[in-house]
Amino acid sequence: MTKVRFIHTADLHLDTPFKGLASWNKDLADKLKDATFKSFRKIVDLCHKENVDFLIISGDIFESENKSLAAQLKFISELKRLSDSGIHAYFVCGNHDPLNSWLDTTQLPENVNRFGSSKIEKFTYSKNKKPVADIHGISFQEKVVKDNLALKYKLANNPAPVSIAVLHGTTGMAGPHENYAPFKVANVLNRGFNYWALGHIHKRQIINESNPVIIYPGNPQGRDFGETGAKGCYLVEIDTNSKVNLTFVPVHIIRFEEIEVELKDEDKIDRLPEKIERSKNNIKDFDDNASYILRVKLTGRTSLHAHLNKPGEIDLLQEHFNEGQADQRNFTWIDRIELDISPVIDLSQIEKGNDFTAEIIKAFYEYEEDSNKVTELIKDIDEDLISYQIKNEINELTQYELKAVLQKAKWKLMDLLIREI
Ligand SMILES: [Mn+2]
Repeated sequence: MTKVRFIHTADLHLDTPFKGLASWNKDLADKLKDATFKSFRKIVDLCHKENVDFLIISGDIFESENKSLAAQLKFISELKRLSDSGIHAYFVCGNHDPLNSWLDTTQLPENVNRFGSSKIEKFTYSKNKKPVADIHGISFQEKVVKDNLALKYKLANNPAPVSIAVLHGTTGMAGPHENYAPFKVANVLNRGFNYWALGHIHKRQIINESNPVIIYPGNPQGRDFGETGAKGCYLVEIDTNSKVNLTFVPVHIIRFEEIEVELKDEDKIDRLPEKIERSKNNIKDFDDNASYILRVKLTGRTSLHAHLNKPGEIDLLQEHFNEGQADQRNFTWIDRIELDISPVIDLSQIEKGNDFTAEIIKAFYEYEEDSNKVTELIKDIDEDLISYQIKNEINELTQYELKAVLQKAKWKLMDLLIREI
């Protein structure tokens, strides 16, 4: 029998302005902003469909302290939709929307509980007047919290059958996130809670599978190319033996994905759209009900090498692919096309000759084998040829990146030299 059933989400980041895309475009930014709200609406729909007892949101509901009134109204109207059906909601505030940034005038619907920031608070969820679950949590008062909040969580004296801890904080690698409210997994293992509902890290992670379950559900809508893959929330069921069943439910509207498309010698340009489409369909957990923002890397040996490398060519191709996409319900938007291709040229044959091209190849080989030589070469580049800024940037490239630049230069030069013949 099920004791309790709830949805766990975090990091909604409602009202994110989305300005960081390479191919920034207002229509697209508006669609992404709308997607943060739509994915939350899907979570609320899911609460109804699954007839859960409550919803937990582990902080960062809004992207910024300066959340718009409209965004707050949208959030509250979704919570009201839950409350009206008797579904409760519990949330903490995180570093993006600390408690001091919430308006005093925000009136939360009945059955909605926001945790305070002065101490760990507890709300008890009851069914038929019997306590079912104690939900403990604490909000960030201000943006920066460096304390180990996890150490402050304690079971109630006379606990309900299920105890849940809601915490916005960092365990493990913080990645691109600030190391706020940091704690070690060992800090929470023996505190008697059944479930640690974490937020803050946007990558979905099951930190501990049982006794207790510790989870970052990740954000329900990706926001950049650091947040690829299916995004969603967890449906959690805890049965009478305290066994926890977890189901991940995707709710993303728009996905960010990076794909590779390998071109072959015989491929003509008309194959490219089909190849991109196929590669998109092969994405892990592909969902044809979602929109996609793609970074496409073209690889392989292709006779299109010279054409694709013509200045401006890639931008025009990208524009062509994106034409009309913003009007589609499910769109595919290409944010960037990266080239990692080589021409169909047999270097070993050319190298055998004793002409200028053969000499050039041999010179490239020498540089490819000796990274010190490349560094020397760059040092010696005449500053009249390239700007000081570019020279500085080149100086910061890693050995690996330098090698890639050298490769690209080699193929471009070969293309030019051989076409001249
Ligand atoms: Mn966050």
